[in-house]
Amino acid sequence: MTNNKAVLNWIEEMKVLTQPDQVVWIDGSDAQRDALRAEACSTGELVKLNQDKLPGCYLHRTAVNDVARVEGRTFICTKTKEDAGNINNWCDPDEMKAKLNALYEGSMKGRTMYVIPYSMGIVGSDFAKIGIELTDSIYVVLNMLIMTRAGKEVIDALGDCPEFVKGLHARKDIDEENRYIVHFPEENLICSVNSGYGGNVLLGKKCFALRIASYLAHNEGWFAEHMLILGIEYPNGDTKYIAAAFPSACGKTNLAMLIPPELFKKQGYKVWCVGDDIAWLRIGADGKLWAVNPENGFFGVAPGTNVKSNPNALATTMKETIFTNVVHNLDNDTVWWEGLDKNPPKNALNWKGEKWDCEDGSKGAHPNSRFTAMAANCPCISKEFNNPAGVPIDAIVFGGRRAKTAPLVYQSFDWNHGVYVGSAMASETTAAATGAVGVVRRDPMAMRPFVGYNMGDYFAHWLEMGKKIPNAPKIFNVNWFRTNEEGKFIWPGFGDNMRVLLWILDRCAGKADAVETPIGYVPKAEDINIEGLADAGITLDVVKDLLSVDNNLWLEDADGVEEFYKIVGDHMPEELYNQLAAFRNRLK
Ligand code: GTP
Ligand code: SPV
Ligand code: MN
Repeated sequence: MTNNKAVLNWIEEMKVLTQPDQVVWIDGSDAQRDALRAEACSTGELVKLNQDKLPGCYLHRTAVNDVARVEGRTFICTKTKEDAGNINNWCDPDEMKAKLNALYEGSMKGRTMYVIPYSMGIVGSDFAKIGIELTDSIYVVLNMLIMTRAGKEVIDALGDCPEFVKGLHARKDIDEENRYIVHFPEENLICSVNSGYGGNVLLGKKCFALRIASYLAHNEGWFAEHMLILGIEYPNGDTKYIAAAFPSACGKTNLAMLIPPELFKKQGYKVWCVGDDIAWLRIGADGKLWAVNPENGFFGVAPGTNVKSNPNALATTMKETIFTNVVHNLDNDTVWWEGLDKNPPKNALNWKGEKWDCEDGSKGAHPNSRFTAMAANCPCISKEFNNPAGVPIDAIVFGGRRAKTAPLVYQSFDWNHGVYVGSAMASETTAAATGAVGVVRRDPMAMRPFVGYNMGDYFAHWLEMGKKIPNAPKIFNVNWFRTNEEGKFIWPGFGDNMRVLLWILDRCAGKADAVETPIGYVPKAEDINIEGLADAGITLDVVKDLLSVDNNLWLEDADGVEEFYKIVGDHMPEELYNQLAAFRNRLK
């Protein structure tokens, strides 16, 4: 498929190392994809679903020990430990390579090595970057064909250029003890072994588009962020764009595809999805920050997705979708998950492939079960999705799961304070990564697991960029997850989050008032439109409560921020310590 020497030499080297029976280039054709689907069905790797109800849809089950990203086994291998920083796992590159090579050696014997040329971003555009993933998993190939622009056009676009991101993935034995997700940012290289799940193996996603890309962005003066991108179209036809960073499984896909509440819909408001997980942002000629979504599909959380919460996501998954670790309804070969509807199938297999009794109290789908669906199939995909220039961002929104401290929304005083707000983010952990769920941990900019270099330098980069963006977006923080005494979410969330986004955009346009508090600008309760929310229990007093700021809770939180900064260590910018001190003073 190519004469590119750098590509051919590397593949030859990896072939010698892993010893596959054959090498197959992925060309991006329907014929090849169909043949791979058929082969995966014949081995049980995929289950073909009801093609009348779910055309082109398949089900996959991972190994039981392989259901989420593994942060403890994810490494950034720069020459010095200092360059990776204290938040990342680090190992000397040579030492790590010796370990990996021993694992890779002969790992593809009896298997096929697939060569996937893929582009993150629109093929050939200024924003785009090319990667090649070598994998022995058809599941990975089929997912990459949805999640990225992949195939012959990409290798043609690369031409003779030796610059591309190398990715080697071997399933090996799916052995947890020898599972490694390793990045060599100085060499544009990613190595993954002993996993077959999502972010561990779809190397274009978190590994490339965040960890490697954030490293490149730091060197080149742009941003690679864990952010959704959405456009709100006003009744007059104007569209304003927002980029929002929430940690894994904290609502990016849902917000990106939100359906406006009836009252706004009637007035002619529309919401368009540009991206649901990753944004690459650069300074445009007009001095604004412009964002593209480098992906081509959605790897979305299944549980909780339903006709009410996210009808657009549900519609997107009705064709050409791969479902991972959901319930298989044996009566009609469809799928189910917790929160889809109130009718769990009676004759069904759970995510492990065992006969499942929906009444025995066990979960049918894994909490981190996912759908892989094409952006092109999303009813609300933005017409700018394929625009190589991206979209201009008016507001950056940070957020997370906070049962108490954080109010529904607030605005930072200025860029540097906004960077502080992002750096001080914390969220209750979810099933998207292995480990305990529901524990508050610091997750700055929702990037804790994804910064491919020293976190202190990452903060410095944010501060530095602020000086270079003449028309910088305003920075906000939201929290849809405040709970009442019974532990129930107070705010209805989902489509109703639009009410908060409209206040945010009004602030950007200088149209809304605010109350100055120690944490930043908080809305006047009456400025959040709650028309039609009485049934959901939302009154003006409830909004006041959702917007309340408890100085004591924030003082406690500041201690957590300081503790985290200390762990980040020497590279922490002084400016953020100054911000922290000023914050404490305002609270006292
Ligand atoms: P990743 O793909 O892991 O990066 O996750 P994400 O940030 O895209 O999260 P997603 O939108 O998939 O939401 C994760 C979970 O949060 C789902 O179970 C949703 O139903 C739930 N969720 C999303 N938005 C809201 C909200 O506004 N309120 C409440 N209560 N739950 C929400
Ligand atoms: C996340 O965990 O933030 C995800 C899923 O979007 S994964 O691709 O597994 O990283
Ligand atoms: Mn994510």
